[in-house]
Amino acid sequence: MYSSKVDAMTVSTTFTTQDMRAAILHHLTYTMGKDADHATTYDWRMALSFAVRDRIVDGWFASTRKSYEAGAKRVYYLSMEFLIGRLLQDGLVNLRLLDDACEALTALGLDPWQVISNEPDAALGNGGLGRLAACFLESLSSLGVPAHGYGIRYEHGLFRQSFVDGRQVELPETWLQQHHAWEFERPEARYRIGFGGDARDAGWDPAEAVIAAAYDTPIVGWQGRWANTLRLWAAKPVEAFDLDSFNRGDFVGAATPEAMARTISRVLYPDDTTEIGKELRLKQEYFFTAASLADILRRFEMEHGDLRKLPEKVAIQLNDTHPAIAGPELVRLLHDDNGIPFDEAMDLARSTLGYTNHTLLPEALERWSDHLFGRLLPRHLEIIDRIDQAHRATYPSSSVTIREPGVVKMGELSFVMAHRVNGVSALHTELMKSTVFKELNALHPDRIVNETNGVTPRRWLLSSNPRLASLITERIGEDWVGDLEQLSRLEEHVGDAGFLSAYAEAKRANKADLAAWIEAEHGIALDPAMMFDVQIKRLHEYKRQHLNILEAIALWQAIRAAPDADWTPRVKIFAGKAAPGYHFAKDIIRLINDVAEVVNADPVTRDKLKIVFLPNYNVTLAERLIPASDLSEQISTAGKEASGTGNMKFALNGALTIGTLDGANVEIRERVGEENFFLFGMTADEVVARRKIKDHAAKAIAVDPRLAAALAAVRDGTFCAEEPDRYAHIVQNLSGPDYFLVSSDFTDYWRAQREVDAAYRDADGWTRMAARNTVRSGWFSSDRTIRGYMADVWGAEPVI
Ligand code: T68
Repeated sequence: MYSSKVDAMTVSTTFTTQDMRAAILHHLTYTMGKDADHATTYDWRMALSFAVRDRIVDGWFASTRKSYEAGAKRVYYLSMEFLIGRLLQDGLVNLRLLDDACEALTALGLDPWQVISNEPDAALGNGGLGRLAACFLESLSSLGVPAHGYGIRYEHGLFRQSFVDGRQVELPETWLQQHHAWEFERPEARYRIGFGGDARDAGWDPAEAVIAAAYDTPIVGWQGRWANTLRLWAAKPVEAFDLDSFNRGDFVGAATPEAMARTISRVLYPDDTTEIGKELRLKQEYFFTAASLADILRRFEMEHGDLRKLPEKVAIQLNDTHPAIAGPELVRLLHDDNGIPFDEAMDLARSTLGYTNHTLLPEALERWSDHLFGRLLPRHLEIIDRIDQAHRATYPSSSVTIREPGVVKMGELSFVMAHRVNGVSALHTELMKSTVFKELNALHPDRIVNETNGVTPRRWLLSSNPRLASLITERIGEDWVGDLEQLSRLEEHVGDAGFLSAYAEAKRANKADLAAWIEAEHGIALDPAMMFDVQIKRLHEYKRQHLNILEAIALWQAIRAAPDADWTPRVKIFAGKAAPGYHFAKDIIRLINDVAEVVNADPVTRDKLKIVFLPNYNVTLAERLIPASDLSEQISTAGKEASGTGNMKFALNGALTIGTLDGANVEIRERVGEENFFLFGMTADEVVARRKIKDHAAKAIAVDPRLAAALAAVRDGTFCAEEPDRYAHIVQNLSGPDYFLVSSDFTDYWRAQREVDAAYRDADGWTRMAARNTVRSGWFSSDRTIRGYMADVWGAEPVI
């Protein structure tokens, strides 16, 4: 048997395939209660997960011990979303046990990948913001920074997407239906969270309450040297069961308290842009923020006692405004509950809090009606009024307000209550300063800082693209995994024909794997020699999937007009979910599916153009697609995409970007070199100017017959003969207001795409450009981003 009292670092070198086999069989027998003859894939996957979890736990304890011993400053990342995906492969890779696990499973007569991919994808997030939080947790552990993630243990994550007649249909997601192998319930960590009632005499008497119950998941870093905790809160009733009602025969009534309380952690809101305006959403926000702060203060008081030292030992990061109630809640805890004078409590809270902004879209900046707010959180509303008054008293000539008649503005509240406010790319940060937070920036010129996003190289290269990872390691050793900037040492290999052919072979093999998977799962045959042109992200007009499909239509028409010309065969792959209430976005999905049906069935164009919309985009699908992509579509209207992180994953994995000067595209282009990036479109300034031109869309259409013909095909029912007007409103939008400038950017997009075609025909030239993208993407590691936050925002240090 294996020993348990060693730290994880030792495990990775001493734990053998034999030990792994024994550990799996041990858990199969004693945890799952199955023998090998009767075990299902689920049983094996759970047994393997428990075997891996055991290897994490010792290092996890050791990390906690070291944090206490060092008395180090702790980082707390508060986020409504953690898009963690699957954890088994991540754990195996970071502990370097993947080969042992595969060998052990094979020796047991199993297909290792079938076992590993049995794990559900935990979709506790909508998109980039949630995935960023997951990358940050992994980097914090890889760097050895004492940190906790705090969020909600949603019973149902983001909906499962399927298509019926090309239309998006939302189905419930059930990741918790089976036992979740990675979490530990913590019955001792429970907090009572109040709502409603009265505020009086600097106090609060809530009318109702629920219990926040903690569930911990260890997040292990690279080489298992450190593990941090993701603590997710589940809502439970204060009293599980109303026995009086039950005894009266009212069985439904008896279960009501439980059902009401559990509603709070029941579902993730499937919205990544707009304020929902629902009471439940505000309850969710306060629920997890209040529970997290209570937990943080409990730990702090145990370790350090004096609350006035809070900012020295605690850094709390607010992932967007969703936990913005942390400001007033912390003031309430310090002032009302601990007697610290109000102004001092406000200063302490501010010195402890940082706020990350992820969007400039006005509709996504949270605002609550003060009626709702005051009803749920009456004391907090009073505190917010005082914060607002204090700010206005300090800056009497400023017109900034946190409160306006009828509304509470969470963006302004977050700004005023944080000592640092950061944007997520250089351009986004500059736009924050000049637009949404212009006045606040003038009052607090040192507060806004930039921390360009990053992605973890463990998941997004080492684990998801083993072929490329091995090639890199062969050439420069494996230190790049913990220090991605070392990729620049490959620069000299880019001129080496041997390296380039191995690089091209890795991509080809990844594409063949993807093609085989798409054929097996979706019945669509793709030739891996075609260019794989990929746009995967949430559906939104600003992300402009409709620009991409219009270009596909124009290309289809051009090929049909000259079928014998020298076309570059390509497949356009789309994936992404639309918010269920965002009808325009759902119509774009349907349009893409309708166009795909017609184009894919056309014998004239079949070998030259294919269109595929893969359903149910999630982290696991991204891990499959990105290593197999040639072209990365990052085509948002300039000024709208705060950063993007998919763009970084693609560049790192050697896909070339076709993109606008938006978000982190700007920095990607700077680093990989403008000759290795296909730029098109208006700049953010030009976008603002163009919108002012009357009839800008009509003018763009009038000068581009290709665009006119593509729109005409959408309008006349070419792709939906049974209902020719189906997309009339889309054409109307793109010919009229066209706020996102699809029509105005089309001509230049077409031009850039033809440059892509020409470049792809030169296979060696393309590989060289792709390799340069990989070699020069080291800066986009989330380790670098986390170091930036440590230095500029948190004042925290690693402990290892
Ligand atoms: C994304 N935002 C940005 N929001 O769009 C993207 N919103 O540019 C950036 O790279 C990423 O954040 C990380 O910084 C989101 O993903 C949401 O998901 C969201 C969820 C709920 C409410 C509002």
